[in-house]
Amino acid sequence: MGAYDGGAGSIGQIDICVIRLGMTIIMPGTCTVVIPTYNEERNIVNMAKAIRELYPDFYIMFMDDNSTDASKRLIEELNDPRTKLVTRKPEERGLAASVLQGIVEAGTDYFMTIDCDFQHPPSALGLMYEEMEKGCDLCVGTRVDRFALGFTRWLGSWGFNVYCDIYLLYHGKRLSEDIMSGLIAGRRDVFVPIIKDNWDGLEMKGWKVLLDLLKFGPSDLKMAKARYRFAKRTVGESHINKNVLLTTFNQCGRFGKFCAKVYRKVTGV
Ligand SMILES: Nc1nc2c(ncn2[C@@H]2O[C@H](COP(=O)(O)OP(=O)(O)O)[C@@H](O)[C@H]2O)c(=O)[nH]1
Ligand SMILES: [Mg+2]
Repeated sequence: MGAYDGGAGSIGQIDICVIRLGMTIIMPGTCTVVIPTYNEERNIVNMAKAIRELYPDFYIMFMDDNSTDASKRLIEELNDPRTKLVTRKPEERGLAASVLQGIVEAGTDYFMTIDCDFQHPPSALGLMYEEMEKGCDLCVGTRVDRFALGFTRWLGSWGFNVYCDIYLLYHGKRLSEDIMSGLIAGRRDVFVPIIKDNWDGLEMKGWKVLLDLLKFGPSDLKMAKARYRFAKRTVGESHINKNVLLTTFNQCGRFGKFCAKVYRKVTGV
């Protein structure tokens, strides 16, 4: 994939300040929820409805990697002007690529990312929105019960977090307690230029979005956390390869490859 070459166009370009009779009234920030999807026909309508019910003003962008199911038709049938499904270029398939493209194309003050399978509770979006309104640049949905993922995944996730902490500390960047989090919110005026300027250096396939945002972001990012309980997927199937952690370690240079070997030895994955 080359430099960022634009795409589906923005929705909801809205100014945050209204100037009336010489007074500046600060309006609440506008927000787009970016949702990566692949064959989520069993969840997609419920997710769109859950978000609409809780947050009538939010925009929703499903970044879909050419699903072969009824996802697109189902979203069109909702006929909600603030909800759209973007069908991505097949040659650019990738979970991280979908999310990064969605952030760039959103057009609102804030972006938020959430999975479509209800493993992230939609109520957490409200907590993140509150943090954004308090003035942070980036809010990370942070799992309180990561041990519930099972020992192997917990160990890998803990190891990857330690690896990233060392990397980010060394480069003088901000750290995150849950670096693999797929539930994040941020200011678009901060992150869109970072994404566009570093497009070629971003990881498009696995799930390193948060690491990339911190790695390429400024050292003085104002960060906040929104704690939540990670749920089990009850409908539909996971599309992520069980070896996602190994793949992610392998994307992290020589030391990452060494960590992947250790992880494989300890867990037998
Ligand atoms: N656009 C896009 N979305 C994906 C892809 N793979 C998974 N997803 C979506 O990413 C979210 C998380 O994926 P999931 O399979 O539940 O991963 P898991 O929670 O790690 O098992 C869901 O909303 C999926 O539909 C992909 O290749 N492209
Ligand atoms: Mg899932």
